[in-house]
Amino acid sequence: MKYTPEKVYWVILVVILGTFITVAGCTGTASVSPSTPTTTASTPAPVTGAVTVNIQNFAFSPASITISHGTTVTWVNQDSVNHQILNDAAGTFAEGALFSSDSLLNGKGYSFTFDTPGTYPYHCSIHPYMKGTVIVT
Ligand SMILES: [Cu+2]
Repeated sequence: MKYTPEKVYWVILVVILGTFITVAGCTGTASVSPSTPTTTASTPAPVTGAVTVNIQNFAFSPASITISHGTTVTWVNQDSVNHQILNDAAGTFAEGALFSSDSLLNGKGYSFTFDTPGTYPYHCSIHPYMKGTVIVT
């Protein structure tokens, strides 16, 4: 096959046109939906069903959780010392608390089901500097 100047001209023309159409097509679709995925990704969906909060190294992990109402939270003590979950609304005594556990030994857990939306701060009544929050949606 012989490449005449005329054939080479047409090949170059087709390549240039093809590139132009491809670039125009890309920029056209990219400008339609630039920010929709980033806004939805920044808001994690609330946990539903059941969730575990570990008590480890004198801290709640995760310290703050967001759950849907009706979700059961189970705190499990992974430390060798006792910890005791207490809803902040009760101050330092369990009376009047929405949720309060016994003093939990290592490996023991305590569960509470959150039925009403709201923000529920809590702490360890043995170590009051240990703080956590359950956000119910
Ligand atoms: Cu504690």
